[in-house]
Amino acid sequence: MSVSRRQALQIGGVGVIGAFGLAVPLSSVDAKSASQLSSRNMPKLYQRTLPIPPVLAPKSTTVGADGKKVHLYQIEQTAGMASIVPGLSTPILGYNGSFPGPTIKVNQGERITLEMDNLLPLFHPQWGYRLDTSTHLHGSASLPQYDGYANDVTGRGLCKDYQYPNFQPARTLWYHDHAVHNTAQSVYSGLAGQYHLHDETERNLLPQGKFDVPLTISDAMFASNGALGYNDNTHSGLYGDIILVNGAPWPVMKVQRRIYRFRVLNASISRSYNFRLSTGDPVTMVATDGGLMPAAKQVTSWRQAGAERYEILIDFSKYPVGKRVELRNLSNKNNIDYDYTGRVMAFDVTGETVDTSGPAAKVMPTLLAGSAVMNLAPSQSVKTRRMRVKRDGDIWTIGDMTWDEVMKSGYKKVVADPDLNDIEIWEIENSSGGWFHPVHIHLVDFKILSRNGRPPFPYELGPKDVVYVGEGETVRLLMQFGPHRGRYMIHCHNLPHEDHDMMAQFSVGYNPNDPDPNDPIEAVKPHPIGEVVPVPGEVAADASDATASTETAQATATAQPTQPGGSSAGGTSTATETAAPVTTQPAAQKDVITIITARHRLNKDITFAGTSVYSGALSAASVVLYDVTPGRTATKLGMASINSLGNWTWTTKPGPSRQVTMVRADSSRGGTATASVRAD
Ligand SMILES: [Cu+2]
Repeated sequence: MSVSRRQALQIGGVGVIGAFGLAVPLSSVDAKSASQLSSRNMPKLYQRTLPIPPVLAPKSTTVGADGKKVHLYQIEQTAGMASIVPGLSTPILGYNGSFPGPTIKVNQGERITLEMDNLLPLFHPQWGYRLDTSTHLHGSASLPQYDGYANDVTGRGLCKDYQYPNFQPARTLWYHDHAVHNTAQSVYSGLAGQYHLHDETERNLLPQGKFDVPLTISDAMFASNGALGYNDNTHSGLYGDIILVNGAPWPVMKVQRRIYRFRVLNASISRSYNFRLSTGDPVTMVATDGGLMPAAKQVTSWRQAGAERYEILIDFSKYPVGKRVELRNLSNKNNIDYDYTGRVMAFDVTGETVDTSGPAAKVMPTLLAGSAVMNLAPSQSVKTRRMRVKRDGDIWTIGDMTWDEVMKSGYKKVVADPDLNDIEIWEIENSSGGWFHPVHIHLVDFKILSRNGRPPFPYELGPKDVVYVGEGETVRLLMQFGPHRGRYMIHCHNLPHEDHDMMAQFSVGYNPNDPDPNDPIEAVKPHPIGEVVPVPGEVAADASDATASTETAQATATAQPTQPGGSSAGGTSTATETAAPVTTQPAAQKDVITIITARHRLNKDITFAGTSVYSGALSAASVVLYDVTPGRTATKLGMASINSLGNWTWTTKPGPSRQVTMVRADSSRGGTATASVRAD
């Protein structure tokens, strides 16, 4: 596969010279290496320590009328810089500026409101498209208006309050951008993060805390200046030559001689993997997309396409101290592979004292948990539908439908219309030998009944929401539609396929002639950032709740009445009194902090530098830096003042005696950012 410079530039879009002032010289892309990095900037295997994304703390927690906790989270989508390849910085888009985004952890039954602020540039700095976003929590049965419907977009300066019910069984979810036509580039640029839903069953069966490790795996290609390259081979797929785990190329993790749990998420926009351990030993598969499998499975290799999640246990106690166990990739048909895409990461077995606390430290669980969907029987199905996934000329279709047709129908056209609680069998057919398609059905968990008439793979015997539909394969899926009524998307999770235009929708318990109270675009609109919008029927109940904490009282006290139209922010009186031009900027001005350099060379020096973008009235400002290395109490490292150009820098020698791997910068003007810290 070879792509000319002209093609590469066309594929790269309009932003050849981006807002960062950097050219993206993808002069050729061939099978030896997709990246244009010089050898000193080319990452090498197993040099970086596996970064663990920070766990996001709620802004506030209250107790709802049902006695369960209600958490308020806030995430700012911002442009930032990440240290991915040696010696260079990479412009990214990040949830709170980090690549990948922070992890959200929640217990079953506790509800979450997530304020998702769009503080991105108006246009993508490299690829020029408008950076409207829509956030999908993949794996959650959210109402349609909170499901990240592709056209339910939030523009720059606006916030959408997403409501997540968390009533489902424990599982690994992930949140990512889902904006119409640009999902691939926005996810590739960094808008993806894990979300862990816990419950009692899972807490009693599987390793927890630092032995419960998120592995978000993706691939990328880089221009010589460190910027991400983008070439999706005319929407067939993007296949990078550099494999990233939690944003670091081919990292290594030190492990104790005990059992670890890994939540493997394939966040690649196109690539599928065929994972195996270098030892040839099996892993113990315990959970699929929708949570625990009925029984654990010993698996020596497994195929995993984009958006699929598998939770695996690896017992390192059987290896001697000093042993390196690699996670490798045997790949699958129709990926483009490079010299090192067969390697993913490594685990180094240490002689560290073994912490045997918590479940499954030494003994593998065998029986896990049943679930509603795995208990369904095909005889309960009231209807069988068949859909093909295929290429029609220049576009990709699903069920003979494209998203363009859905849009042109005023979002009425559907590929299926089950009634609420109906149980159906869907057959998805890929007759092509040229492509595989991971098909994702929103809202539901499904059970894979068969593939080409044969049983699914042993590792697929659990609740799923994405199915690998390989070349020449037809899969049969069984599912029940509920608990919500409304319209939901079904699409390919090879994201360039999804964007062009392999996406359709189905409706549950809904007549297209009736008004839809859960209209995915109209029911809940974004609002200016900083304006507090009461959630109908929820905030009122919580605020009057005698058990509500003081944080609720505070939040309620500062709440502004919602203004119709939303173009003029609540609480803008100060701004309109002091500034002559009418502004649509939100009232609560916040500093947008970016960490560009974060480096700690143990016993040598420590340096942080970054920028601050602020349009409010405060002048003098500073940044306080904290060591937020996972597993440690956050400690203050130092303070830097922000100069008049919006730059700040802080350095000291020799720095802390323990390696800092994660840093947070808090601005005195209210913004915050976190970044992983380079050690070399
Ligand atoms: Cu596809």
